[in-house]
Amino acid sequence: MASINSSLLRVRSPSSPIKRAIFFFACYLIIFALWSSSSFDDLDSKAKSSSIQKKMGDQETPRIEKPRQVVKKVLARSQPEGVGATVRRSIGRAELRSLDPFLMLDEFTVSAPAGFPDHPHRGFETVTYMLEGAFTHQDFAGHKGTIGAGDLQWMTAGRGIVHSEMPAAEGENKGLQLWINLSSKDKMMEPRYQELQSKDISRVEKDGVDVRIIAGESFGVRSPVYTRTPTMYLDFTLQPGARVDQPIPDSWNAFAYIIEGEGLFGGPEDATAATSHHALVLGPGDGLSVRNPSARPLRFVLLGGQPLGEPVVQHGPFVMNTQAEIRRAFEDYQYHKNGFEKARHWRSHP
Ligand code: FJE
Ligand code: FE
Repeated sequence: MASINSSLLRVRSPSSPIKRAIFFFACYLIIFALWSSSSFDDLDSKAKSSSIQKKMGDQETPRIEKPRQVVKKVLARSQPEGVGATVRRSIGRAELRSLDPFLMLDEFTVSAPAGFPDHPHRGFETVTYMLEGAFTHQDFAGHKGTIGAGDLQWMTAGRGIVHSEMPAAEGENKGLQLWINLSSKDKMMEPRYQELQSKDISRVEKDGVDVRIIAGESFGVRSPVYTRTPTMYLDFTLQPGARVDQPIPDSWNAFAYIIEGEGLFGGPEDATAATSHHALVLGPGDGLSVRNPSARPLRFVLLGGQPLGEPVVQHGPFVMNTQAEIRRAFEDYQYHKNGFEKARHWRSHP
């Protein structure tokens, strides 16, 4: 027994010079393999703790087999909204009523004293992403906070929220507000917030492409945001000459909204040229190709979501499945019940 053990444990050095060379080469390979796997683990864990991740290999270069094409292009013109505020509405305007599960996308520009004073929500989520300046939010449950450029507030209104959203910085305060529908089983859930500061939003930089991962996944990096309705929300900046291929699940609806610059969307043949403030609805396929042929950076957000396939009955800030549920929402709000109890005595502070 003892002799079997010792022969297993003892490493005998080979006798001939050729065998010895092969032996040392094999040892080198084993040591290199062990070292490289542990250092990649290390890289991964370091990358997870910081917000910027630079991918060096192209082991994660995505492949698109059925590229999506632009099937509709809509300019979001400025319109008044809230109290003295201005929005460029893309999803939610007459030509683009909704794109299941998305109900609205507003690019807002607000200078004090304008804003969105005390108002209710039920049945969906609002996602506010700041581009410039800052916004302060106060709700009837005592939740309060200010988000600045690059910060995100993901609010699941569920059964009911009453809140105010007002500018917090001098001059123009700009951002995007997206409304995502909730499935019937989630419409009456307890409200919840997910707030992410700019520094906590994962970022990947690769070959002139910079992507901030607000929801979903890009270049193998996942956002920590929990999306009740499966959603992808990516903020891309492409330097002149850069291109990106971003996979999007086949069964999802998707669109891009251009914040700044100009780009070519879809293709490779038959790409659509588009500039700022345009929404591009994407047709079927497994991903989107985008190129920046211009001399300036191109910034756009890419949104994708799993369609709910449910009836949508919307009345302003209440989004339900039936007319009866909308009537109940008005009644609950008016009589302060079923989630709107705290609306009775609450007013936002100036
Ligand atoms: C509103 C219901 C609302 N676009 N963009 C009815 F919820 C709103 C509203 C907003 C809004 C808020 C921000 Cl911070 C950004 C927005 C609509 O609050 F204006 C009306 N009329
Ligand atoms: Fe609101």
